[in-house]
Amino acid sequence: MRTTHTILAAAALALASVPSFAAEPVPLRGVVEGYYGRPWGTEGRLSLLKFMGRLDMNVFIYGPKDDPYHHSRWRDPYPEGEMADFRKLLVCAKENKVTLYWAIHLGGSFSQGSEADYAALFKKLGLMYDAGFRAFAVFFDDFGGADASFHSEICNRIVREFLAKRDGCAPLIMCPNVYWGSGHPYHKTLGRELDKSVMVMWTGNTICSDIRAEHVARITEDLGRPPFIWWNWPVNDYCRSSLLLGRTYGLDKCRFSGVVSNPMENCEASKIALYGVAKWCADPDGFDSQKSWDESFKRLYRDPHVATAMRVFAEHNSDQGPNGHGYRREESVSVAALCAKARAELDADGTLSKDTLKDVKHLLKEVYLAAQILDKKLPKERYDLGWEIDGWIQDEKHLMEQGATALRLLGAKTLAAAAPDLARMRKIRALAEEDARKHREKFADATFAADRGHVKSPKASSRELRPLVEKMSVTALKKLYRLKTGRDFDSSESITVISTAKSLGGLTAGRDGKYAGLSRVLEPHDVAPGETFGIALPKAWATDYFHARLGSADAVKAGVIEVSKDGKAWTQLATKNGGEEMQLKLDPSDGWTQARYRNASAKPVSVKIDLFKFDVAGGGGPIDALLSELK
Ligand code: LTM
Repeated sequence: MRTTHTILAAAALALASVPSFAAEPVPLRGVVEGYYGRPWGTEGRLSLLKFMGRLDMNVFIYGPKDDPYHHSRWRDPYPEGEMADFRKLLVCAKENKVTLYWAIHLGGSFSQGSEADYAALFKKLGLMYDAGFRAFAVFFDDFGGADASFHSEICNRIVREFLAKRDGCAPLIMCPNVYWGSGHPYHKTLGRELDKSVMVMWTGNTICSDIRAEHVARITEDLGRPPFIWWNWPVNDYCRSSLLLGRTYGLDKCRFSGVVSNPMENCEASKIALYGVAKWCADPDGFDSQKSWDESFKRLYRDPHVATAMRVFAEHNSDQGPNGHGYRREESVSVAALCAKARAELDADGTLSKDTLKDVKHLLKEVYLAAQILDKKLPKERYDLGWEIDGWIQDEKHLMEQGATALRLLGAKTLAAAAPDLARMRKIRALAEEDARKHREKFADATFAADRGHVKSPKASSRELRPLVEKMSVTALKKLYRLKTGRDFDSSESITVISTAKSLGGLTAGRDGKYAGLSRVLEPHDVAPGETFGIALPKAWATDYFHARLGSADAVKAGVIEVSKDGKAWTQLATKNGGEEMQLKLDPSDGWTQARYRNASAKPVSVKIDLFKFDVAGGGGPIDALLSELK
């Protein structure tokens, strides 16, 4: 018999858009450790489980992409040391009333119809059950192969042949291969064929997005059940130069089977966002985003000076910066109008009015002091907050000092008067580069081999403060350059993305130290025959190495790397293919500044842009170029 509730729910789903409605606490609420990058380690997880217990979060899904025993080597048993760590986590989870899920990622290495693969799967799950796990998840994200019937079959067999035969198991959670959007045949097949007890994860209308009621209504209908939200916030694996420390907003009140946040590899720093997620999940109706964010600093940091300093630092470190997902968060909101005014004044006549100058000086000082307090007071032992975010604290200090120096240079009337501050700015930039290098080395050491090349330099305050400081610096330096040479400085120095591949519309590129290339794309995309994607560097940059890693041996087989000096004539590089990597040492005097991948085969090829970069010898942005011209 259909109850009034199910009739209403079905009727609501039939509506094109469903208004937000008052929600009860989300039944399952917590965290998925599901990102690419440095897994948290047992210390981090224990700290997080206790934090979750205090905030009444009740589910932790273990699935770090770079744990090989979860992912690429899912068949293999964990070494005993890691099993002992899991047992510690299980005890801690129980004490804190958190259900600890262990997730297995089958990637593309499970063959349809293979009883041997089923046997390997059940054996591995059995080992984890014996260690004490009673809750399991299966992930199918981020590989090509959207076969919903096959994925349903795997899940259904886990339910029937594994979970149902053991005591005390929680319902299965699955992350589908198409885990965003709605209306996809894959979703509808899951809706029909997947056992009704299985909860299905979903990231929103796109991979990284806010969660909107109208989209939830559609996917609920497709899946025949409310989605289990895998919220890709505050994860920063696709924008590793940024910290995402802002307030929690962007979740509409809907019916969900669960909500878990995928956080940053910076475990301690993620607690600011997670505090908000916990508060939202516990009481979506009563949630006040700003209040909960303000409150989080007092709850997280006992020392009131640290709490105040973190509040300031977090306000200016919350946005991802431009990224392939196009997902952005607010940053520096309280000073955005001041920054816009200052930029407009600089554009108008290269100077700042008295009032703007005073306000900008005050702002730079406040942010510098906040960073200085954090630098002095946060412990920096491994796994402490200070250990995680030191790179950004140092970068923030350098940025604010550069800003203060630029303000003085803006007022300099002669080259002689500017000389001490020019020297100061060179020194600050050298220190910033040196600290960035130390950060990259520290985390390359703290992570596993495959991830080493992906550790990025920290970039503090990318949305408002950095562009303002850079604009003040360039404006002041250009004025001095004109004084010195009587000419204008040509500062067209940016890296551009060149792409004809339809599926790769949102590519971004950048330079980090000696590497200049495409930003990593974590998900696979199809590149059609003849389509290309790549980068064009400023002509003045000398290149001495090229590397590309595109996620599969197929991509290497199907395509070629071509280089060019002008974007018109292209030469095929005889790259050496070490497994999945395409690389070649270049002679800087050849002048190659553009590189592209071309699918030279007759079929579409699935590509995951893991690496695509030149090593650049010398050359930097306009600020360094100007500083060197003004020597
Ligand atoms: O979001 C999902 C389901 N999978 C991956 C995550 O592992 C990753 O952390 C995020 C953010 O980059 N994107 C994904 O596609």
